Amino acid sequence: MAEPRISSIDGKLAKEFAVPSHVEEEKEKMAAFATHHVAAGRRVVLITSGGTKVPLESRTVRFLDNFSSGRRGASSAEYFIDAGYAVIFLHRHRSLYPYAHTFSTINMLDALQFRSGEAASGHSGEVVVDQKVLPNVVKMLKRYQEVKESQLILPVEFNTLSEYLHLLKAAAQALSTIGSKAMFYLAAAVSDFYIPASEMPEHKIQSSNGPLQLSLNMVPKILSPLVKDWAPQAFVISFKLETDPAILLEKARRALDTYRHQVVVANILDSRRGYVVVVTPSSQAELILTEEDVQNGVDIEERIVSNLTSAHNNFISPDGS
Ligand code: 9Z3
Repeated sequence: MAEPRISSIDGKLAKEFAVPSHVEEEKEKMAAFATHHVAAGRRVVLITSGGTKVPLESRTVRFLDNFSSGRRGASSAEYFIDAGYAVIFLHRHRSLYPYAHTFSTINMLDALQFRSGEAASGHSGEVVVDQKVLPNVVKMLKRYQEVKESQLILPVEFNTLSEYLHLLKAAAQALSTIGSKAMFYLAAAVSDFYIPASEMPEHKIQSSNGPLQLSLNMVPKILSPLVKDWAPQAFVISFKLETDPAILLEKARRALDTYRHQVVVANILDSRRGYVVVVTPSSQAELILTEEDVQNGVDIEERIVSNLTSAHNNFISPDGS
């Protein structure tokens, strides 16, 4: 039997990115989750969500970060679950979470009131929620609890770029057993630059040494072994973010050519909540929210997920069977 191919990225991952201690445990959980849901007739989507932290010191005081809130991933998870998928939610620690994300700008203490109880009854009081401050809280809470009880979502957390890379590899390997029933929805905003473990100072960089010059290495393109080696039968969607609309579609097409995966969802930083282009090797679909959609509370993620779940159907059974 042929030896499995070890890509050079595997070597780099092991050498230059600290391996999180719980990666094997998480891999087993993800594999068990996938097998269980596929046996129950579901498909499984691995969603990555949020930004990555790139440390400048190994006892980290300072780090590079990015803008991503995790809203795209959190909101999409809800629509995938509504569409019958089980979700592995690989997200940045404390980034937005499914069902809770609509309340992220509210100070919880403004939504709660304390009513003291009767001393004689031994009841010290109760906390009451003001539903004007938290609209839809009952609906969201019920749905969150249903989803949690049915174990339709498996949360896995990362914080640093290293954790993200190792956990994504583990996820890809864990999902390889379910073949084309696995979808990868790579919405996390992952750093392109990092300082390798071997070049990272241990202690806090001293400002007394004067101005700081950083030299950053390129992060290995993990999409390449994911598509070729780790989960070759899966349906893979990457996201392409730009700030200049003039280069967006060309960059999306180039990514499809280079990595040979199925879909790139292209978006521009400022308009990402209302406009994306779903690009495949043979098609290009603009998804746009109108003023009316926004007023009616429609999310662009509903459109994205609907487009991709149909494309996944065709991928699994091209003849419509
Ligand atoms: C995206 O483009 C996501 O849509 C956003 C969502 C991160 C813009 P939020 O989390 O934003 O809802 O605030 N994700 C991928 C961005 C990315 O870094 N892609 C890389 C690239 O474009 C690698 S595939 O080169």
